[in-house]
Amino acid sequence: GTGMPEAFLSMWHPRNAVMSSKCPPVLHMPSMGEQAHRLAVLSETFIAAFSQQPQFFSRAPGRVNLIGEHVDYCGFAVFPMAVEQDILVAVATNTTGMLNICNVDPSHAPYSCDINNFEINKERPSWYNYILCGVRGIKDEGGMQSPFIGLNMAISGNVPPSSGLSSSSALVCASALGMSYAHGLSLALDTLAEICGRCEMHVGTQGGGMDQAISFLATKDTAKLIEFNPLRATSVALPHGASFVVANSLAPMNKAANSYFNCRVMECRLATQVMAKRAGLPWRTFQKLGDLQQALGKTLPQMISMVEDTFEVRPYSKRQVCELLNTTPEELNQVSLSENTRHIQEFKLHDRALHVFSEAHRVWEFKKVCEEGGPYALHQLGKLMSDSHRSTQLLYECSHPKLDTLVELSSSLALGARLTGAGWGGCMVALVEESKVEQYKEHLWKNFYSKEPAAEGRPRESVLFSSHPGPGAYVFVKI
Ligand code: ADP
Ligand code: NG1
Ligand code: MG
Repeated sequence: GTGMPEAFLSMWHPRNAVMSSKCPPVLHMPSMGEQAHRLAVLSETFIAAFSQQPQFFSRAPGRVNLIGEHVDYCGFAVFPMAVEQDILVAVATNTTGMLNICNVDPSHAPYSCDINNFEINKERPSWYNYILCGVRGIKDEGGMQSPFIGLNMAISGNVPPSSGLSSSSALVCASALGMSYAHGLSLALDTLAEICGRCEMHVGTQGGGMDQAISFLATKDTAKLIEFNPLRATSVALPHGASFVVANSLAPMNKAANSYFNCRVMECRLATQVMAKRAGLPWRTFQKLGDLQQALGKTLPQMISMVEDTFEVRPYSKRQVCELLNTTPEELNQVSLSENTRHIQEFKLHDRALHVFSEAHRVWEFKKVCEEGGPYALHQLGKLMSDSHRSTQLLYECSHPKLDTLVELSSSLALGARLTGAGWGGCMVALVEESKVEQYKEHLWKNFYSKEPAAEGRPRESVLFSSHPGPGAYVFVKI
């Protein structure tokens, strides 16, 4: 037997396969390979912690974003693919009404709370907050009334944390999937993606939904163009002859631990509102640069001209923003700013908005080159990636000296390279001709990693690897 209540399995019975074809797949446990080994270790941890067998496992992948950085929360399309690294969650129900959480990594201490009554503390960036987010998302929006059944959960992850490959969302998505499957809910992939996009905000960061969307909607062997509002994912074949190499700068950056990320979200919001006011629109109702573009019916290049006409390159003080909006700092705090950005006194409206509109434009250019191909396709893609990096470095100021070093070291052997994810540390992704991949990795190893104390003793594959597009989230059952 599976150790699972019958009701859980029946909805996934093959005769329902067509109806639930848009739900996360339910697969049998692998019996060999690295995944099987991780599942076995995870089971042992689970049994040691809870004195019972796991009933099923949920898993969700991290991602590498190929282009389109810091534009999802402005409403613009992005271009990620899932990586093979993922978060695995072992799950069983309990009869106590508690949510009990533990991790195979003992540096992440266990945590327990009442599943029907818990808070998520934004002030403390605890690892289990992401699980609470996933559980909370299903409680709030899964379509089921309380009381919810108690759950035991054990976590095993191999997405490098705080490195721009979205370990956080993999953890949220895998937990939400575990919570929904344990309650017999058959939620569609895009519903899960949207629920998770919203519920991760309970940790305090106001992301745009890219990470959760690709974690559920990814398909093996393709990257996805992801559009928002409504959420749509379109497979795009990548040109032959090149691969994407991910290199970790080994400078971690925990996005929930400070306000760097939200500061950028707010700068974009303020730029939106100032431009809306200047165009005679009701500025308080605008949040995203993408919504402003739609309301004005302009192209992205026209929006870039509008940024140049509206803003000076210098930073704007909070008082100056208030003057432009004809409002008070109190109202600005209320209408525009998040709790953790109300203390910020300077906003670089020109540079941030210029990055967003030009980066949004590069995403569509990237897709066009992928589709049209041609003899220069790889070089054109590489150039778009390098332009993207320069824009995040100089206009968005979210790079890191180590990332810039990696990008510079890439220029001789890669077609293009850029930071991926939110930045301020974390990973870089490079486009490299297949015949040069080994040489390129050797080059980075010799000129970067061999000089990095943080790389000492680490297997090369854990910090520098070729990435092939992997599948999205699914459930494993033992049958
Ligand atoms: P990113 O999403 O780019 O990896 P974030 O700063 O958004 O970085 O999220 C990183 C946080 O996610 C970590 O600080 C940790 O709290 C949590 N996390 C990621 N992977 C794991 C894991 N395997 N086990 C426990 N917590 C994890
Ligand atoms: P990472 O670096 O994985 O935390 C964040 C946001 C994305 C997106 C990118 C920048 C979350 C959960 N993720 O990713 O939505 O804005 O930065 O492109 O907030
Ligand atoms: Mg994250």
